[in-house]
Amino acid sequence: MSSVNTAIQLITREQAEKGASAAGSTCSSALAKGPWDYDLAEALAGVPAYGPGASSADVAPPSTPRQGQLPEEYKLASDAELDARIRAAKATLGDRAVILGHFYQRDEVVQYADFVGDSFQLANAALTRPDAEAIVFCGVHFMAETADTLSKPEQAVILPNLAAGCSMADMADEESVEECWEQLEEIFGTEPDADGRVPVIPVTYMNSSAALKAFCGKHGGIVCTSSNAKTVLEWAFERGQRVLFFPDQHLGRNTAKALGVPLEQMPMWNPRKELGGNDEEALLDSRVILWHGFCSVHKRFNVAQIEKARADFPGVNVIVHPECPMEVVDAADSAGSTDFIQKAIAAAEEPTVFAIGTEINMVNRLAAQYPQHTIFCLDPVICPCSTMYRIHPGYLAWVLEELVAGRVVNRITVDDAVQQNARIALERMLAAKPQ
Ligand code: CIZ
Repeated sequence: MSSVNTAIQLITREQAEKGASAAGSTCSSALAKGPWDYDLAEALAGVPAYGPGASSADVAPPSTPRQGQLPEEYKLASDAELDARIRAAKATLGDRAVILGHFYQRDEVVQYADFVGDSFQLANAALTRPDAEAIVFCGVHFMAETADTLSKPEQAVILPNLAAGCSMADMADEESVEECWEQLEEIFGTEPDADGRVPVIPVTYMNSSAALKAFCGKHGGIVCTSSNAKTVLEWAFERGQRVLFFPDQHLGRNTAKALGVPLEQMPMWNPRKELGGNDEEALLDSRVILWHGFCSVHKRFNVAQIEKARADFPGVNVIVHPECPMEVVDAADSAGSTDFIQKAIAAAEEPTVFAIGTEINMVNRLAAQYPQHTIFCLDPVICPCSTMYRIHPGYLAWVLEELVAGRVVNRITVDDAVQQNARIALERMLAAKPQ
C-alpha cells in the first residue's frame, strides 16, 4: 500500500490532468505542496495557520508558534537525497539522539523513528534513553512539551517544525480556562461538601498545553489520556462534586456517558460567552462541564459512514476513537484510544474486516501490517492531521544535521514552575487506579 503522501501526490496530479474527476478524493490538493510553502505564507500574511488537512478550517490563535524558513537546500533535495542525509546524520549521532514518531505521523518520517506510539507512550519511551542528548519528537507541540516535562533538564526536546501544533489543544488557552475557573468559583464557592468533595475538579486531556496541565496540578486536578479517561473521571468524582473537562468535549462526553452521567448534566462551556453560554442553575446541577473543543480529524466521522460500511461488509467490526462525536461512538462496535485500536486488531485471530475511525496514516499502516485482515478508514476522503503533516523529511534532515554540527534548533522548553505543577497532575494520573 502506498503512503498517504504518495496517494495525495497521485490524486493531485490526476486532478490537474483530468480536471475535477478526482475531486473529493483528498480534503485539499494543497497538501501536495511542501509544508514550507505555508511557513512562507504565514510569514507574509503575519497570521499563523495549521496548513491544509483536517484542521485547515480551525482558527489558529496568534500564540501558535511559527516556523522560520527551512534552509533552501532541504526544500530542493530529492526524496532519495533526504533519505541518505537523514540516515547518515542518524548514524553519526548514534545514541546521542532518539527519534520518536507518533502513530498519526506520515510514513516518510515514521520510518526513521526509534519508537512509534501515542503521545504518552512516546514520552515514556524517551525516559528509557536518559543518556540521549536530544529527543527529536516527530509529533505535535503539546507532545514535545510533555516529553520535556518528563525528561532530564539537560536533554533537549526538538520539534522539527514549530508550526506542528494541535488545533484541539489550542482551543483551550490558559487565560480562558482561568477566566472560566473564576466564574465557576463565584457560583460554587470553594468549600467542600459533607463528604469532603470540593465543588469542581479540573481534568485536562493529554492533548493540551503544559500550562493547562500545570493549572490542573495547581488546582487539585489531573491529566487523562484516551486510554485512561474513565479511571481518571472516577478518580475526580471521588474528590469532587463535578468536573471541568478540557479541551475535548467528545472524549469528556463519551467517557462521562459510559459512566452513567446524563447528558442534561453535561453543559458545554463556550469560552467566548458569559458563564460559557449557560445559566447558573444548569452549572449548579452539572456533573461534567465540557469545554467547547474538538479534534478536526475525528469530527469528520459520521453515522452514515458506519451504515455504509455495514451495508458493504456485513459482519464488519467498526472501531472508532473516543474523540469522535457521541452518535458515532454509539453506532460503532467499540471505541478506544490508538493503543486500544492497535491491540484489538493484533488480537483478532480470524481474518476480519475492520472499519476504523481514526487518523488515516495510522489506519493505512495497520492495513499494511496486518494483510490477513481487511482494514480501511471509515472516512473515504484522504485527509490527514494537518499539523502532523507539517513535519516533512526535509525538517527532520535539517534538525538532525544541525545536531551533528553541534547546534540545537527548534528546542521546546517548558518553564520550571510550569513543569513542576504539570508533573503533579501527570503523577496523579499515573497513581490513579481503575475502580
Ligand atoms: O494521545 C495520543 O497520542 C492521541 C492523540 C490519541 C490516542 O488515542 O493515543
